[in-house]
Amino acid sequence: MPTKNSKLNQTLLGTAILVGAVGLGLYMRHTIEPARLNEISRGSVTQLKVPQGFNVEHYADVPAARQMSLSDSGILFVGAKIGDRIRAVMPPTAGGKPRVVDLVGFKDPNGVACLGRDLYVGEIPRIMRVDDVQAKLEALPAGATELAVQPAVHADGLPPEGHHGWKYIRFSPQGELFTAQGMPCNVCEKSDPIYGTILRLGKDKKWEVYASGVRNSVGFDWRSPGDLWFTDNGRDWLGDDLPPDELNHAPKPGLNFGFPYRYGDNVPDPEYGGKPKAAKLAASFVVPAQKLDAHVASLGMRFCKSPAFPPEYRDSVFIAEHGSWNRSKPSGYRITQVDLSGDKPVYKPFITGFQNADGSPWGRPVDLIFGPAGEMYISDDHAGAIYKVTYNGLDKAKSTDYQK
Ligand SMILES: [Ca+2]
Repeated sequence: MPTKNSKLNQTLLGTAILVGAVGLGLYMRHTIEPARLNEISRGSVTQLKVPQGFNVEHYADVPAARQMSLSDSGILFVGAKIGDRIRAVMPPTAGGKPRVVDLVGFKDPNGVACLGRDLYVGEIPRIMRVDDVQAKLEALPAGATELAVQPAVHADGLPPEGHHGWKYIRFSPQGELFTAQGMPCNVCEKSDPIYGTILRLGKDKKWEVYASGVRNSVGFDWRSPGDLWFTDNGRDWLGDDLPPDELNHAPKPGLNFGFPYRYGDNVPDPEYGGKPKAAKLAASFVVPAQKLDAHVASLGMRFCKSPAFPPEYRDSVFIAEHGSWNRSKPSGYRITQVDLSGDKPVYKPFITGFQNADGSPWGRPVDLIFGPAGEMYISDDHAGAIYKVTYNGLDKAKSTDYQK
């Protein structure tokens, strides 16, 4: 006869098996072998919907592809959120596919930025530098797919937290190094002013707060020298449709964009809107230039610098929306356009189709960048791929205005 306890044990065991099986099922659903992922991204690129006249193609297999930067010689450097390496995608010879070289010697190198022949890499607490990476790549034997590097520490002193700590880095048109330091939480206050900011590296290698009240920016660009714009990801757990993500405009240093006290058009946060600091600062908070859809996870953004795109795209920002994780109906998973040519900005989809029929993503865009012939590259950390977007039939004038 089973005792009461052994019955309880059986029930617990049964529950554990059931939970384990469901967990394994979910794990199986979301875990796909990397080689298979590349097959998926090559095949699924045909599902992407682009406006008439545009073409999108699979360009390169790059595992966990995050921020991108282009060197003057056309090498596309691609960061990775985790691991010890970034990738250098070498420009293809006529008709061929690009060669991908792993640059090994980093830790969680999400951010990349080229300056001259040097490469800068954003790890969580610091910025690394590889001097004359160009020469090191040129010296590689033909067919080599890996290059070990010993990067120097260019700047450190950034917080150690992984939560919203992955770095996006850019050089401004004036050559100053910028990064963003996210808040290490969903929503919280921090007494250390380095959190929740866009940062600029001073000449003394000390970080200066350029913009504050920013929850987590993973993308920024300059419309013209000194005129900074950036995306910011809104907090979680205020429902499907709140708060909006934000495209913000910082035409000068020292502005506060409201987090955690206000979101969107200065709406008080239900938890932090009544804090003493909120009342003190409220009058100075800057509202977004454009509210983006809630939970889309707006990451990389660029002004359109492409002479090859039609004129109606020229005064626009393109934004990579990585896609929601906590919304009953998925949102994002697309490239959007914010057209700034009229009296008011217009926010609309540019490339969609990263989702399967059931809404689950096969791909998740992270960053976008324009190449020297005006082509757009998109990185995807879910499918492990770079896509190339071109506009057919327009002038093939070489761009002299694309940004690293
Ligand atoms: Ca804000």
